[in-house]
Amino acid sequence: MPTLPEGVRHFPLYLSPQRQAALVDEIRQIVQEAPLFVPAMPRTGKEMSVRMTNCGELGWVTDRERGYRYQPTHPVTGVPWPPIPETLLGIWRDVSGHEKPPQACLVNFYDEKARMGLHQDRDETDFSAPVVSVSLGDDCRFRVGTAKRGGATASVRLASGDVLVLGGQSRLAYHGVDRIYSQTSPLLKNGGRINLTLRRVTA
Ligand SMILES: O=C(O)CCC(=O)C(=O)O
Ligand SMILES: [Mn+2]
Repeated sequence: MPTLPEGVRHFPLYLSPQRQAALVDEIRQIVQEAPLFVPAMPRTGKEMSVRMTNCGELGWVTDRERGYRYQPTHPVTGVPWPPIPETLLGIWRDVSGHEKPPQACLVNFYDEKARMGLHQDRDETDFSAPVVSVSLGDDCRFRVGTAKRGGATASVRLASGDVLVLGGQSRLAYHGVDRIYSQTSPLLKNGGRINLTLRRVTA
């Protein structure tokens, strides 16, 4: 698959370095209120390599006992998630083509060894809105295929400030993060990559 599948849109350097830095400050604030937690796979309890938190009315969480789900509160503190920063709501308005605002913003933190295997985003009950994600910090190799498991895939290098949209026939496309290219961005002082994923959950 030489180019990106239909419905996948990549906006390189959507955020200027200055706006990236301002957004990182807001994410730090969110992490203070809603600490990063260690997500675990349903049933096996195997820990994922990313660290997570959320903002928005709903947050995506997973653990051995209860599996993948959205909930309005942090799984460890029980406190409601902080609101989604205005910068992210603006990006959603600009690129989503959806009339309603995002309900959930998953914050993933990748250190240089973290990965995310190929998967579909399908824990939502409404797939009419796209998934919009923002990359900050070190570059990564992002892989995306079709909505069919085992189909052809393409890879794209995502850099700090990039926005990626999975919409239309790619809303349910398999995707994942193969690797982080460490020390490719000066944005995060201790390195690593942050990905912010905006989603609608319900109709
Ligand atoms: O880190 C990324 O770019 C993708 C994250 C992702 O696919 C997810 O959290 O569902
Ligand atoms: Mn995903």
